[in-house]
Amino acid sequence: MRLAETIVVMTFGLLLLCLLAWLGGCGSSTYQPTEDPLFEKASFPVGVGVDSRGRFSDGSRFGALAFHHFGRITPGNALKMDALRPAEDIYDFDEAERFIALCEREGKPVWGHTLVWHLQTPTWLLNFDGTAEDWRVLLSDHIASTAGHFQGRVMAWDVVNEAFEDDGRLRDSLWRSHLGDDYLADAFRWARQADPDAALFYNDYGIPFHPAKLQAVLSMIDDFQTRQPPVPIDGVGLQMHITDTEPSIEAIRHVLSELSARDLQVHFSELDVSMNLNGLHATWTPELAERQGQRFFDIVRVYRELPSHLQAGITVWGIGDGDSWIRYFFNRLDWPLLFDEDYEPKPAFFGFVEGLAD
Ligand code: 9MR
Repeated sequence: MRLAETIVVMTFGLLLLCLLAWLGGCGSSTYQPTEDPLFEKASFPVGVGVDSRGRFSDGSRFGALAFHHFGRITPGNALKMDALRPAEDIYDFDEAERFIALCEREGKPVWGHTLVWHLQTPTWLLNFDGTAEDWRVLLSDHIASTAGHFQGRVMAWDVVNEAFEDDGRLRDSLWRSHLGDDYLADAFRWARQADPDAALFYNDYGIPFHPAKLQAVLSMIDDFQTRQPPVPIDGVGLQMHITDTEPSIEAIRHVLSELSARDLQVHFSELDVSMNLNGLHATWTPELAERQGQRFFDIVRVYRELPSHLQAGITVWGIGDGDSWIRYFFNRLDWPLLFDEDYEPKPAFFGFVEGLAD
């Protein structure tokens, strides 16, 4: 009897120890990324864009990797208008505050994304029935209140996001239709007034793919820089949602030279490398992984050709492939990021690291 009891107790104890060890392994609080911090290898800022909601629970691998490997954080959604403005007369900064305070505790500067966009606007805005002047007041108040609230805590703002179509026309967004074409210049002026120390960026996708879009952005900049007084703009964010083949390095180089000629900083602001644009690949293969690694290497290398004072940094748009916006937005399997679904570093990560080496 005694012996049987002892065996039961020992077996139970052993099982308990196994369970605790297993929990520790998955877990969370003990998780330590294996590679050296990526951002410390770079002579320019290396950041990441992340959705803060539910992602930064204590010890999550997502959170651990974000703060270990990246020196700067872009809240992917928390600073957009739909997140901050539940009703016309209400600003709700709670979630953004909570997340920015976390970044501050981790010692990570925050990149603000974004003050003016035609998407992720609150539903009440679509029904907002006001005069042109009411719309002006609404947008200027949004910029003044948001950039003003975070003054000194957000190092830079994507002031306007995606204002141009790929063919170079000014997008017929709700902002343009209610405020007129000059809403762009006004937005930058209002942002500078609200936070004189934040760097102000125009951010868009597809610029190296579409010469007409590049031309439109350059014309906007030339216009801003030649007005008296000039409209404040410090740089351009090239989102860099790219594939392993497009756009060419030559096309990217051309955009960089046009922007440098205007003395503007350049931010690769939402970098991811789609490997399954046409949905032809059902599985991830070593061959795809190698190609993607080479592509990240090439992208980092071409970025380093910029004069260092114009290097605002490279921001990767997410941590693990399983969380990428590409999967749910396009409803296709893809593997666009530096870490896989289990948050293990991919050849993409090592390609990035090599791109940073001498
Ligand atoms: O990363 C963001 C994602 O979580 C949202 O679902 C998505 C909705 O459009 O917006 C995200 O990122 C976008 C960014 O804000 C602007 N450029 C395009 C990005 C992908 O849509």
